Amino acid sequence: MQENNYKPFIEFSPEVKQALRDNKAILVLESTIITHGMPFPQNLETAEMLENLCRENDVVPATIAIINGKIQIGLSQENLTSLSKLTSNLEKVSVRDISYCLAFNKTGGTTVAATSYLASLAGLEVFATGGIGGVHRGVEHTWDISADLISLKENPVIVVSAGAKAILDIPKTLEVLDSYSVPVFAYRTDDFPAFYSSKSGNKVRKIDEAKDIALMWKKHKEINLSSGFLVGNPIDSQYEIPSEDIENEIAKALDEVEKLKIRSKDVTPYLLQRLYELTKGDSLKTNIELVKNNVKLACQIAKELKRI
Ligand code: PSU
Ligand code: MN
Repeated sequence: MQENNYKPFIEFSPEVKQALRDNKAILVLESTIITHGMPFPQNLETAEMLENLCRENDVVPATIAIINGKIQIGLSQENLTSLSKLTSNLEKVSVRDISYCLAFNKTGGTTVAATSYLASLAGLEVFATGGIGGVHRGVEHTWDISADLISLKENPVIVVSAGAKAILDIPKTLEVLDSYSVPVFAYRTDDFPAFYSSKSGNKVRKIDEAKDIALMWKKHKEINLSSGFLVGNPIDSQYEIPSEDIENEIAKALDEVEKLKIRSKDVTPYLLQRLYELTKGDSLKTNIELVKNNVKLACQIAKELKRI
C-alpha cells in the first residue's frame, strides 16, 4: 500500500522513503514544538533526542515541516537546525496556512492539525506530540477552539499526547471531541491527563496495552470510520507539576493574554513561553519528559499496527 501513497509534491527523507519501501513502522512527529513551543537550544536537542528514541525502538521518525514551500516528511539535520533557530520568518503552520506556505516558499513548523493532515495525505497513521490544542478558557468571549480538534475529526491518524494543557478548558475540549465522535482513550488510567499533570479529573476510556489501540484502529477502519484517535498518556508522577502548583502561573499568563490582546495563533506560543519563564524552566523540563514518554508509547502502537 505504501508505494501508491507516493505524491510528487511531498519530499520524503531518504530514511522515510526506505522505511516505506520496507514496510517498516514509522512515527510522525510535529514541528511547531520546535519553532514555537520551546526555546533554543532545547528545541533542537529535544527534536534530535525524540528522533533517536524512535530509532532505538526500531521505528523510523518522520518529523513533518514545510521547508521553502515544500512538504517535507522526515527532516535532514540541516532542516532541523534551520527550524530551531527561532528567526522571525518561521511560520506556525496550521491547516489554513499550508497553501500560503507552499505558494510563497515559506518555512515553518506544522501544528498537530497540519501535521495530521499531511501525515494522512502521505498514508502515515501514528503520530506523537506533547499536548494537543483545544478549547481555550474563556471561549465564550474569544471563540478560541484549536483546529487540532477538527483535524482529529477529519484525519485518520492516531495521536498520542499527554492530554490537553491545563491552559485550556479540558471538560469543554472533551465535549467537542465527543460531538465529533473522536475516540478518546487514556493509557493505564481512566483519568484524561492534563499535560504537565497526570490527572485532569475527567473520565475517559482506559486502555492498558498498545496492542489494544492497534486492534481498535483496525476495526475503526474496517467500518469506514474516518476520524483519528486521541490517546492521552499521563506523565510519570516523578516529573509532573501538580495542577495546584502551576494554577497561579497559568492564571497570570492568561491574564496577560487578555490585557495584551494576544489573539489567534499567537495565544498558545505566548502561554507556553510565559509558563517557561514563570516556572523558571520547570515547565520545559516536564514538557520534554512527557513528549519522550509519548514517543515511547506511540512507537509501540506503530509496531503493533505492523504486526496485526
Ligand atoms: N503543546 C506543546 N507545545 C506546542 C504545542 C502544543 O507543548 O508547541 C503546539 C502544537 O503544535 C499544537 C499547537 O498543535 O501548539 C496548537 O496551537 P493552537 O492552540 O493555536 O491551535
Ligand atoms: Mn487558537
